[in-house]
Amino acid sequence: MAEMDPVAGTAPVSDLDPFSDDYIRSPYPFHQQLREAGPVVFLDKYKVHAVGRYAEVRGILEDAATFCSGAGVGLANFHKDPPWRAPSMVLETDPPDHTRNRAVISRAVSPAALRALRAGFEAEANRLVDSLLDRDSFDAVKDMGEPFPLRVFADAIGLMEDSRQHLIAYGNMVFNGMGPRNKLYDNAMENAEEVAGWVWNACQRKNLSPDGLGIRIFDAVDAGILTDEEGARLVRSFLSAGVDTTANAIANALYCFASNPDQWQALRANPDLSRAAFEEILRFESPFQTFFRTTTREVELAGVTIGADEKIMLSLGSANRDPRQWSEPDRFDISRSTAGHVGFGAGIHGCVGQMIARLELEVVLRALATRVATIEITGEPRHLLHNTLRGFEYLPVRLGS
Ligand code: OVV
Repeated sequence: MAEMDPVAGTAPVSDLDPFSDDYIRSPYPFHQQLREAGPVVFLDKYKVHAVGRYAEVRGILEDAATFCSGAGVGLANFHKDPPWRAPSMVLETDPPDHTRNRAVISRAVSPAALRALRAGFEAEANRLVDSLLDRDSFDAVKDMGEPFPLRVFADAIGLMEDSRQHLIAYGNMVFNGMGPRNKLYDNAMENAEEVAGWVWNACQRKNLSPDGLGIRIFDAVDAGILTDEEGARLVRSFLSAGVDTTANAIANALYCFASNPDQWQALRANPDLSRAAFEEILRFESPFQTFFRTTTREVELAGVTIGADEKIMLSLGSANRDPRQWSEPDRFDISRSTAGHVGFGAGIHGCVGQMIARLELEVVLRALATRVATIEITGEPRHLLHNTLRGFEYLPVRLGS
């Protein structure tokens, strides 16, 4: 008889590999296998449990006391494997530290601060779309998705110019670094020290513009809530989380509309649907595909016993297409109710920058909807091979006026 795997519990064992090239390029059939295998499955390759159904994903996100973030939100358990960088003060922490640190970020991205950014974001979106309109073809990633946040978000934070070129490489490190030590991990980490050094330098108080959001973090340093090092580390969270996510969302948006021309015409007819359309893009092609949590005690989840200090993989992308939650989940429909999607996570760790992301995508979609009649894919797109994010490496498109 085969030896019982002591961490397998009673979950069905699966040989799915969410970090294989095939799965990453085309995850949706694999998501379905994950959901159908059971509410909790055991991924044999990585020796961790995984959930792909909406109810369990959401339940775990909303129970941070049982499913913590302080041991990291990637595959590695920080209690056993030390992280490659000092842990994030907000992503990779638990209350009470998390509560305190998140409040500092929340204050920096207040509604008033965001209102002040809108006009500049709009002007840049309009300028960018005008410059791309009627070009034979351009790359939605390199010519639109990446340049937009690298301009408006980096300006909003108040980042020095010469560190911006490293933000894409840094985001790749952060997000690929949440996966297993595969080739994607190793490639992303190639120039890790140099890139991380640039970014760390950019996070320092003396290098932040006096009128950006980044320097507001140091108000908490002046108030004695954080040390200087902690202030810089909290600024680092903006730069870690705020570029690749929106860059991929922009390219994914163009892909969704190019492949669903009726939805494009619906948005053109009513550009006020731009904000709702972004939520459907997040549900349908979630840039953030997977997250992990760690059990703080032995726990029973949907009838499966999971030991203490065990990692669990949450497939947000799968939850966002679970037919138990969504009708016709594989249909891209900007008029549907997307309330409850987990593209921004949920619970105490729900995306703290989501209002900036919404502002960015709203102005981009509006700029497109008011100028562009047709969005066509002009060549063979290549999906991004990435341990965490869903997007494109290359997406050739044409915008017709
Ligand atoms: C949500 C997120 C993603 C990646 C990095 C961070 C946060 C961070 O806080 O560093």
